[in-house]
Amino acid sequence: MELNDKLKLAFQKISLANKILLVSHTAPDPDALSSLGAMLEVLDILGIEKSAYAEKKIDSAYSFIPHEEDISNQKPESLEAFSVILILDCGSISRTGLETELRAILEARRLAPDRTPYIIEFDHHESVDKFADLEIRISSKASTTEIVYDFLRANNFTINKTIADCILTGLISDTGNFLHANSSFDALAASSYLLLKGASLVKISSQLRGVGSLSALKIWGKVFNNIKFNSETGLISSALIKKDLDELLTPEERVKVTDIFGDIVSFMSYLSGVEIALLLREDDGRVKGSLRTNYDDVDVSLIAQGFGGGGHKRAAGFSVNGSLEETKGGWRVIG
Ligand SMILES: [Mn+2]
Repeated sequence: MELNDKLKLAFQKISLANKILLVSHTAPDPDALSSLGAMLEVLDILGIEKSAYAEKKIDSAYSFIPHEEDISNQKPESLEAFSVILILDCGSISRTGLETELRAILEARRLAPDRTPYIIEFDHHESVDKFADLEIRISSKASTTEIVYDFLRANNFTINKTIADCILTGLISDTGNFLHANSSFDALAASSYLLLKGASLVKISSQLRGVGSLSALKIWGKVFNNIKFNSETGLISSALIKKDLDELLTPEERVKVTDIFGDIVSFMSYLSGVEIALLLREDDGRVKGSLRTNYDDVDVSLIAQGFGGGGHKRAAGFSVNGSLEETKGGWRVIG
């Protein structure tokens, strides 16, 4: 099916639904929350009953995002009550926080193919697993909110200021203030249209910067202090072990800084001579890795997939069981 037909079919399914569940990824970042915010506003306008869920969302961490207060971190009681489930920015089924419940629906579907809920997915991550009835995955898009933008434009839906602010928030955040290589012509054209519709570029970008904290700065410092750079392979790496994190952050601060690691590893990738940047950190018996490259001929999502993760060509991540041990040239995962 052509993309435009998919965008129209999605609109048809959504506008005919009795009740919709919107889902974004665990520990949601600004793109995830603002995709939910934009769609909550759209459903308000359409007068459709809805709930929004994001596992491990920290209430009011991004309270400037419209409809942030309408997003719950409590699992919905039953998915059967919804006629449509729209999954935004999740990357894979495991990041929905509802994998067991969704798999149960898919299993029941094998016996009764028309059974609802109908599952729609909007995402800009590379494909990991196919599970949606209607998958709208465009990995060239800078943010999931940019897909929400295409969805609304394709269906001639009027974009109001609230929707424009949400979409622009995802774009600014996922392009690192339009500095990353995903700042495409389309992303900038969408942004300029959103400004016409009243979105507040300066305000959003300062609000996104304003979520920084002293504890986050200490983490940046520790990561830089631990950097190892191999100029022959072009690999820059750094790591944070549990002890570093325990010393620098209270448990409360710790949940709040989960989304700074992407910014730190992006910054590491800008050093001259770097082909691949890797940041490892210990988290609750696991080792999480974030990868970045600015090279067209390197695909870090393939490296992440080797460790059971995924992502984009230029930005990817993984999570494995174990802990970190420092070696001469870098780190290794043990245990
Ligand atoms: Mn995103």
